[in-house]
Amino acid sequence: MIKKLLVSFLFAIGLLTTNGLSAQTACTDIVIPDVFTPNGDGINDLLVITCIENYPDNSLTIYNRWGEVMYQAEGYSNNWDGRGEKNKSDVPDGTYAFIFKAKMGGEEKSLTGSITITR
Ligand SMILES: [Ca+2]
Repeated sequence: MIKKLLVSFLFAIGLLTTNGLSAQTACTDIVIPDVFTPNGDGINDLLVITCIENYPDNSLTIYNRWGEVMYQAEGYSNNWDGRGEKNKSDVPDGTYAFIFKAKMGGEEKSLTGSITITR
């Protein structure tokens, strides 16, 4: 009886471990939102890139329409709140271009697109 319980217990641990691992490794697809709202209301206030925790070796650069760098980060960790690089004040509402680079599967890949800030 005790042995049977022990086996069940170990089996349960095994399931937990397997589930934990699969939950961690399942997140591989980088998804960069096309809009966020850094107005301090606690909803969608930061530029959150899905699965970025699995790609710590990354860089993110945000440009305005004139090609000026508005924000730049090495090892971006989902903490951009829409404030500019230079004077740390809010960048104007509008659409910005981004270049996101990350090592994926041993090679560096770039993702580009646009992000709209609306407050
Ligand atoms: Ca918001």
